[in-house]
Amino acid sequence: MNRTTALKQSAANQGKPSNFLIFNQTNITYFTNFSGATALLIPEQGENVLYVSGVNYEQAKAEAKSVSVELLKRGENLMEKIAKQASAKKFSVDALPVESWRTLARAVGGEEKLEPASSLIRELRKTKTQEEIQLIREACKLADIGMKTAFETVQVGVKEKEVAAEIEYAMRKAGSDGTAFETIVASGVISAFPHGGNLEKTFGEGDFVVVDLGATYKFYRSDLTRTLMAGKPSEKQIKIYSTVQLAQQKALETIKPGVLASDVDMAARQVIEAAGFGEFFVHNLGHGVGLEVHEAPILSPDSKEVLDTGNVVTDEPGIYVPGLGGVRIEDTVLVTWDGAEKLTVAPYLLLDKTK
Ligand SMILES: [Mn+2]
Repeated sequence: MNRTTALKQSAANQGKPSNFLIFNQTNITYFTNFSGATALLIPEQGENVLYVSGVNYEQAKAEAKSVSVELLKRGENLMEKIAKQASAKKFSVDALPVESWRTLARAVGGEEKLEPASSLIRELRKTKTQEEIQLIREACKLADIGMKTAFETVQVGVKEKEVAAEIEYAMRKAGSDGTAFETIVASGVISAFPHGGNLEKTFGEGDFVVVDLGATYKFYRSDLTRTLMAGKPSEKQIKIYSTVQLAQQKALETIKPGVLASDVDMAARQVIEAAGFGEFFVHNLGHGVGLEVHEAPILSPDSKEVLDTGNVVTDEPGIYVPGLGGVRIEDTVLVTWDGAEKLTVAPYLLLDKTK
């Protein structure tokens, strides 16, 4: 079943309109394999219509799949154009700024004709097809290449920014379409900030170095974190590292279809709490990965989601001790029919590095 058919079916199942107006860029890419359009109309019957302004019009005609491409002329009102072409009684709409929502409502003849429906697409995107999984696999291979570069370049005296540059160069050279997000290289006390780093700072003796990176391949992304060591780790650092590694492993062992996302989070959180570091695990265990680096499902203590075959999620516990430093270990993981498969396979090398 193709994606738009699946979308209409899930709309019908939930009593929502089967005519869709899609505005979110990533959702448009999901249905058309094209990035750079303004809107996508998926009517209950008939051909899908992609609205594209002049700058991307020719490219859309060449690249967008299973749609007719409509030029948005300069000065033309998108919402009025859509309203003129789409005669549906009601529309499911994924996402719009409030002002645009009002403009659309006026154009189609009233707000009661519009139904928010972003959750339908969110749910659809959660379960990856074989084709999508293949692209994520490629993105994960590229991430592993980036991490190999990190292992080769991190040492006392080197700058955070230098390592980030080497990582991104290696991934791009190996075929990445770009980073999946801003590469994080955070060392020493800065590594205690989960999203810190990328400074002029050089690695000092005894610094943890958190390296969080991802590649993009044909729109699909990967997410991988390792914590490296500049110099020799202390007893306490070894304890923190081993705790995070065990927590990550325990969560991985929990992942399978039918399990509550909150239980996977719990498996990791219990290990960290038992070791006395509970207050320092300051984020969720993980998130879905696909066209976006953060998407459904969310693996958190209060998540209500249930994992299913074809979900791709991260498993990334961390311990962040202010004034000392942080450790995070993350893999991108595929939920298989009977368990989990790690798609990123970089080694866990904190201790080996000192030998
Ligand atoms: Mn992540």
